[in-house]
Amino acid sequence: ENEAAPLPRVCVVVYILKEKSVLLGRRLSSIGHSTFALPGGHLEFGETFEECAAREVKEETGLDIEKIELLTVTNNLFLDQPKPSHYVTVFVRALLSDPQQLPQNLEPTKCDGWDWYEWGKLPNPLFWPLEKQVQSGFNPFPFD
Ligand code: 8DG
Ligand code: MG
Ligand code: MG
Repeated sequence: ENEAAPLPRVCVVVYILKEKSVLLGRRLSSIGHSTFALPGGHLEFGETFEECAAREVKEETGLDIEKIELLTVTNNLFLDQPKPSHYVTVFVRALLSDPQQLPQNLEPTKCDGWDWYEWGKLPNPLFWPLEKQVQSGFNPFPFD
């Protein structure tokens, strides 16, 4: 990458909905270290948002997801980093293909482990792009 002219990147992050809960993991990466974040990662060239969501969730947790739906997009600047970053964050939601399947921590250098957290009882601190979204009143669950 060209250090003189950094570019915005696209990432896709996934609210996996299981009953009243979502899957979160404590980050071990430098951006947002030790904060709780959704599974997800960088959009690769040629991918759809849904393909990226399914791939990242599989790589990071081993889980298979379905019914992937676009929710919203936010613009996130990480300027207080050794290498300043800019992410266009695409939020999707999904369901487990098999509700019995358990998450595995497949990238233990990037994440401390995955667990389900009930909406309204989310852990602290949340990764700030997620915190900002929750604070705005956003809710990933479908209306009933
Ligand atoms: P990759 O190499 O697998 O593509 O990437 P990754 O290692 O999985 O990247 P990541 O840090 O998990 O995600 C890329 C960026 O997405 C992250 O640095 C900042 C942005 N991002 C948000 N919100 C969230 C979130 O809730 N979870 C994750 N994982 N990333 C998020 O803006
Ligand atoms: Mg990843
Ligand atoms: Mg990731």
